[in-house]
Amino acid sequence: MAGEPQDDCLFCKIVAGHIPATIVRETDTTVAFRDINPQAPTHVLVIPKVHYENAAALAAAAPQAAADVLAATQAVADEEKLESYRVVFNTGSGVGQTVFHAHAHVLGGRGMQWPPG
Ligand code: IU
Repeated sequence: MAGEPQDDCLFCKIVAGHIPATIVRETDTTVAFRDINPQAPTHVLVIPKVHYENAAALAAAAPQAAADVLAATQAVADEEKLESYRVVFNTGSGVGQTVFHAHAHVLGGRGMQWPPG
C-alpha cells in the first residue's frame, strides 16, 4: 500500500535499521544519512520514513512529510555549517534517480555550476 514500507526498498531498510547507514539526524518522520558515494564534501540524503517513489508522489500524498523533509534539509545544512548548499530531488530515471524512495540530496562544501549537468 502507498506509504507502507516496501520489502525491496533499500531506504525502507535503512529506516527500519536493517542495513547500516551513517545517520546524522532523525525525527519522527525523517532520517538523514551520509551518501555512500559522496559528490561533495558534505553529501547527506534526507528521506521520509514513509515510502513514496519520489518527491512528487510524497508531496501529493503526504504533504506534511514532504514539508518535514524540506525542514530537515535546512537543519542538516545548519548542523553541517553550510553557508551555501544545493538541495536536489532527482525525480525519474531520466535525470538519474536510482533509488525509488523519495529523497533529498543536501550537497555543500564546494562551489557548483549552474545549470547542473
Ligand atoms: P538518486 O537521486 O536516486 O540517484 O540517489 C540515490 C543515492 O543513494 C545515490 O547518491 C547513492 O550514492 C545513494 N546510496 C546510498 O547512500 N546508500 C546506498 O546503499 C545506495 C545508494 I544502493
